[in-house]
Amino acid sequence: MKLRIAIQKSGRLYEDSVQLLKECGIDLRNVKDRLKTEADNFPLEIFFLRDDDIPQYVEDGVADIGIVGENVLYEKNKKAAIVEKLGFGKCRLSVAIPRIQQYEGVQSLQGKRIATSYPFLVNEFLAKNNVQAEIHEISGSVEIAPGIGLADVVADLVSSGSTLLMNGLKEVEVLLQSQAVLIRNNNLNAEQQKLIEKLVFRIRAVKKAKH
Ligand code: PRT
Ligand code: ZN
Repeated sequence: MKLRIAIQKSGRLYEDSVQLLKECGIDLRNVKDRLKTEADNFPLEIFFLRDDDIPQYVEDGVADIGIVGENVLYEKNKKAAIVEKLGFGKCRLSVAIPRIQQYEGVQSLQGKRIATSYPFLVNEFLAKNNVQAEIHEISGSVEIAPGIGLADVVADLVSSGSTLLMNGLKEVEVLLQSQAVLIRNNNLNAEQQKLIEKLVFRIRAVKKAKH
């Protein structure tokens, strides 16, 4: 029996995900440009996927575990449990408005057009705060939306804040603090659970050694 893990194929989580597995002593052959690979010295099969697809694959049990940002996990709202926070891929999902505009709390968002790639989380935030606003879902370059008149404000991921700054925007609300997490399918057998425990034990040791 092998444990199947889904990690990002390329992008911001790829390097750290592969690095973490390596630091756990897992030998990956031929990682580059493949859909899947196998570890030599641990019963692990690695699937390389778009991060957006990982929660679904883990919910469906196509992969037993996965590494994905909390932002994606919560946005997709899939049934997969967090096993361990991994300490990389840190960012936050924030609302940002044109720098020159006044902000007097969430009510300032009333009636606004919000560009975002996170419609589910933004909707939840608006509902919680009793604000009615129009959500415009776009898949990339969200921060340019106000500049081109597509929206009044944005809700996007922020890490250093320089993208917002470059686009004349300022952060006014944080909806979510996020980092990469290890997630698992909810219906694993005892053997699979044992393997996850073994992997998590190693992950914790790696994390501890870094502190
Ligand atoms: O192809 P695939 O769908 O797999 O990848 P993707 O393009 O959807 O995602 P990718 O690789 O960009 O990001 C993967 C994950 O990294 C995200 O889901 C987050 O969990 C995490 N992460 C951490 C970030 C950032 N930091 C980040 N800064 N994801 C995106 N950004 C972007 C943000 O959208 C904005 O455009 O970086 C810009 C802001 O950065 P600063 O430093 O200027 O504030
Ligand atoms: Zn993605």
